[in-house]
Amino acid sequence: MEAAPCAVSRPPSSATAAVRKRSKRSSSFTKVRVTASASSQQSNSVTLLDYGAGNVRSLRNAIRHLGFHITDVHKPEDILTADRLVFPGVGAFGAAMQVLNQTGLGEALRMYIDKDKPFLGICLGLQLLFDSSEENGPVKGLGVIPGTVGRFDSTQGLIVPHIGWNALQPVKDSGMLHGIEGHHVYFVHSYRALPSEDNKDWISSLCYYGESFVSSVSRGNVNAVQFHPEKSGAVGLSILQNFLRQSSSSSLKTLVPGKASKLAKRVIACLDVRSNDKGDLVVTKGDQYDVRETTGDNEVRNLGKPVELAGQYYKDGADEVSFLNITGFRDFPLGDLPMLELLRCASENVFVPLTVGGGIRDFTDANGRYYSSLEVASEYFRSGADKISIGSDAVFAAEEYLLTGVKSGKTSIEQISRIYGNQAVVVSIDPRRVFIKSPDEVKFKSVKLMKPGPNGEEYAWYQCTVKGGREGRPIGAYELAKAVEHLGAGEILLNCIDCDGQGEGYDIELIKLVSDAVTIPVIASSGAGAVEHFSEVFQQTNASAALAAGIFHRNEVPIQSVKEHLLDRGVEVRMLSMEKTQSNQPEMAPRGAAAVV
Ligand code: 1PR
Repeated sequence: MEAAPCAVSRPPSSATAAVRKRSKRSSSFTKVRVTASASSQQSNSVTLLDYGAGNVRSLRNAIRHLGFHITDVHKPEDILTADRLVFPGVGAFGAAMQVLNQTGLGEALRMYIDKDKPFLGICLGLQLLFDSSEENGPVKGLGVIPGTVGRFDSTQGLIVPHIGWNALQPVKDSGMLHGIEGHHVYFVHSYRALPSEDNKDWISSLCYYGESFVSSVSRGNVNAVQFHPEKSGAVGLSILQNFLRQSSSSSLKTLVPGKASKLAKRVIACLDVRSNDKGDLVVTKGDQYDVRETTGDNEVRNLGKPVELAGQYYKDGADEVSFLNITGFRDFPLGDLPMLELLRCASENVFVPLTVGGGIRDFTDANGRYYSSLEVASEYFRSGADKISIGSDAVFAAEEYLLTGVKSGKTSIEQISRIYGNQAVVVSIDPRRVFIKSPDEVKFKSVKLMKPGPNGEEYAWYQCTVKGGREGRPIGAYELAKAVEHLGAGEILLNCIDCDGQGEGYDIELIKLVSDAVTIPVIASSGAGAVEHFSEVFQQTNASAALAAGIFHRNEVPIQSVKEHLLDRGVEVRMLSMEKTQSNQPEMAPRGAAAVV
C-alpha cells in the first residue's frame, strides 16, 4: 500500500490546538488501548495487542504495507476470537506484566497460545513468554517457555543496549524464517533469554552478542522474535509476510547453526530539518552549523524535501534515518505540526529505525499550560519515531547532575527512559574544540592532539554547547557523555561543530575519547567526505555507527559505496543485494554478504 502524498507545510493555528489536545491523552499503559476496530471476519485481518506503551505505529504501517487489515484488542475475548495475533511488547517487562495481569489479557494470551493458534510476539513480546525476567525484578512472566530473561553483561565492556543489525543463525526450519540465514535484522534491547536444555525445543534461531542468545522461538503456530521485523527493511517485511500468510509452522528438522555474526556497524543518514524563510520545512545542511547561503539573500540552504529524502535513503540502504529539527530549541515541538506530520509520512514507507530530535524539553506554553518532556517525546513516538534525541536539555540535566550528584528523576532523560526504555533515548552532543597548552588548564578531560592547534597547542578539550552551537557551557563532552549514561541515555550522537560539513573526516580524537568512556553505543557524526572516513572511524574508535549528511544529500557518495568499502575493509555491515524482493522495497541482503572478516 502506498502512503498518501504528504504535504508538510505550516499548519493553521487551530490544527496546532488539535495536536495539543491529542497530546493530553495519557502515554502510560495502565489501560488497554481502545481504538476503532474493523471486522475480524476478513481473511486478511490481523489482531494486534497494543497496550499503548510505545511506538507500535511502525508495526501497524508494516502490516498495512503488506496489505493486511488491523483489528485492535479491546478486551480478553478479542484475543480468543483472533485468527492471527501479533503482540509487539514495548516498555519494561514488569509494567507490561502488570497490565496483562490486571486486564485479564495475560490469561487470554496463555489460552490462545495453548490452543496453538497463529501468534507472533515481537521483542518484549518474546521475553514475556518466558517464566520470569530480572528486569526490575524478578518479575513473573507468562510461563509459556522455560527460562529467565536477564540483562546482557556489560561489566567486561560489552556495549548495552544491543542496538543495531545482527545476523540470525537459524537452528530449526521454521517457515517464518525461511531463507533468512546470514541476513541482518534489527535488534534493540538490553535484556535477552538464553538457550537451555529446558527450552531448546522452542528455539528457532540464535544470535551472537557477547554470548549466544535466543533471537526467535517457534513451536507449531506460536512464534516470537527478539528483533524488530517491522524495522528490518525488506528482510523484516518478508519475515512478517511469512507469518501473516501463515507459512510459519515450524518443522522438526533441526539445522546446524552457521557461523556466528557480529553486530554490524551502522551507516546513518541524517536530515537536519528547519523552516526556510518562506515557512517550508526543508532539509538543510550547515558548514560548522551555519546553514545560510553565503551569497545572495543569505537564505537557509535547501537540499530537498525531508520525506522524499528519507524514503530514498531507506531504499539506498541506510541502516537508520535521523531527523533533527535544528531550530527546535526555540519552538514548541507540539506546536510544530509539520515535524509530526513529516514523521507520520516518513514512517509509512521507511522500515528502518527513525530517530527524531529537536526541542525535547519541559515547556510551558503562552496559556500557562505545562507540557513535560515526556509528553513531547510521546507525541513523537506516536507519530512514528523509534528513538528521540535530546540536545540542549541533556546538557542542562548533566550539569545539574554533576553539581548535585543526585538523580532527580525529573530530567527529560530519566522521564523518557523510565517509560520507553533507555534504548529509545539518544543524547545528541554538539561540542566545539578548545585548544589548550596543558591539560591542567581546565578541569575537563582533554586529548593530546595528533596535529597541534593554531598556536602550537598540544591539547584540546571539547566544550559542549546548547541551542545549535550558539552558547558554550561549562561542561566537556567526556563529562557529559558519562553523566547522561548514568541518567539513562541509551545512545550518544556525537557531533563536532569544527568538523561539521567540512568533508575532511570525523574527529577521531573526540570519538575515541567518548566511545572509550561509556558502555552505551556512540554514533560518530560530522565531517564525512569520503568512504575512507567511515573505515577510519570504525577501525580507530569504538563507534557503533557513523552518521553523515552532506555527502549523501549532494549525491557525492552513495550509501551502498560506503557499505562496499567497509565490507572490503573487514567491517561487518548490512548489505543490499542485486535482487529486488518486493516492488518499491530496497533489496534484500544476499546470504553471507555480511561476512565476518
Ligand atoms: O537542542 O534538543 O533542540 O536539539 C537540536 C538538535 O539539532 C541537536 O541534535 C543538534 O545537534 C542539532 N543542530 C542544531 N543546530 C544545528 C545546525 O547545524 N545549525 N545540527 C544542528 C546538527 C550536526 C549533524 C550533521 C552532522 C553531519 N548538525 O546533524 O548532520 O554534522 O554532517 P556532515 O556529514 O555534512 O558533516 P535540541
